[in-house]
Amino acid sequence: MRVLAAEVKNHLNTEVEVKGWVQAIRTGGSIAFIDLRDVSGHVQCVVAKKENASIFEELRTLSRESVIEAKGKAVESQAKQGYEIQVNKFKILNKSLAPLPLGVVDMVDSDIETRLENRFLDLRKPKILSIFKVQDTISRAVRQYFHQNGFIEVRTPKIVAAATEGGTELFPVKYFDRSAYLSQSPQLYKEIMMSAGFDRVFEIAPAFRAEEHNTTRHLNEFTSIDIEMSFVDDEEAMRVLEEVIKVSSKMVIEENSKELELLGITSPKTDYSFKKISYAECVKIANDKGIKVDDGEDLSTPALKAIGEGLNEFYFITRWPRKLKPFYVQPFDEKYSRGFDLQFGEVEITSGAQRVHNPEILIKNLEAKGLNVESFEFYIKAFQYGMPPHAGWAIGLERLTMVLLNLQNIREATLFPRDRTRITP
Ligand code: AMO
Repeated sequence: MRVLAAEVKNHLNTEVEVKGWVQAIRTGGSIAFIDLRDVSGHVQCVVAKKENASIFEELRTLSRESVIEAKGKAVESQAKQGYEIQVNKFKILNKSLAPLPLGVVDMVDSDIETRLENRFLDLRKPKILSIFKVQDTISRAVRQYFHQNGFIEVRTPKIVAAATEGGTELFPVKYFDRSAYLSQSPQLYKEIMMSAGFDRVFEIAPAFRAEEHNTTRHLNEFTSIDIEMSFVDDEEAMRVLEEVIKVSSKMVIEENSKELELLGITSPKTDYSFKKISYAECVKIANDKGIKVDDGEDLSTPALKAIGEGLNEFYFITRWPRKLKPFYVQPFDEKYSRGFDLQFGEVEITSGAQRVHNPEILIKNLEAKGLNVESFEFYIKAFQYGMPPHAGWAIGLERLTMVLLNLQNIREATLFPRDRTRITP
């Protein structure tokens, strides 16, 4: 039976079989040392010429990153790990070409373009694999939280007829003889689900944004963790968000200590305070620190840097001006809204809000934003036959991964990033 490299130590003095990639190989006159790597780690395999005569010559020219299987006895040894496999049966399953376009174990760092170009090799690096093991934990933690707290998982269409987050960031698609778009957000559908009486829904799915700018924080396709809840306000939505971030970072710390260590995170932070700072206060903080922000103007990256400076923390920005938030955000008063963002430093992790639930206000807001009310008819209709008050938010999974792991580029948190210039691999 196949044993993972990391589990070999639990099978000492018995026969084991391992399968994986040749991370390194050293051959001498009568013995070959192969460092075999798989998803769990690596293990040294010792192949003696006398027991594997037929294959031994082939090993002399075997290229790194070829796929092999080896059977033999696991024994304590002088190897770095303190044990090794004394191979009695060895097979090459598939050879790798050489030279490699990207080294897997080399100490030199390649540039991100070369890495993404050869992503399958890049992802073989234990450190890079660690990022996605952590991301898996985050999505498992949020899913578990949602299911324990009465949320129903839904799947909404990704081919849509109307924009939600601003008309310029849409990817058009040809839909037979009509025009359609890739969905920027499940916003309209998750709200309709409140009218449908589902009470609490969540969705973890791709969202598409035709962002022109190629930055270290923007992707053209990202994973949106969306929720919507009935009969709650913005305060309750923020409380749930705080809990979701806390349970996911807690689960990462509990389950990914090995990965965190590989990623250089030795003492992960556990005690976030989730301070709430109103937009008006933010403007004042930025201006006091010499970053000019006019009242009512969006907060620029330098302004957000100034506000987040010294916090090294998640914090909310609340009470955004109505004119900076989308049409579906519930007004707080004439000037401000019940929309909020969750930030970590200058990185925005989440946007959310209590929503408008009154159809007349909704129509007025759409008109005020210069949107075509007709194309929102299917959505407005859901408000005209009994729509409960509701609130919700969306977390960008890659952004959350990025800040929890202190990554400098969002592409690091995406298997196959789609950016301004990249659609392959
Ligand atoms: P918003 O547009 O702020 O809000 O998006 C929500 C969150 O998604 C992430 N995000 C992105 N991540 C990577 N690349 C991008 N181009 C990108 N754009 C957004 C961010 C952001 O905070 N409908 C609302 C949410 C709601 O109110 O429920 C919305 O889509 O982490």
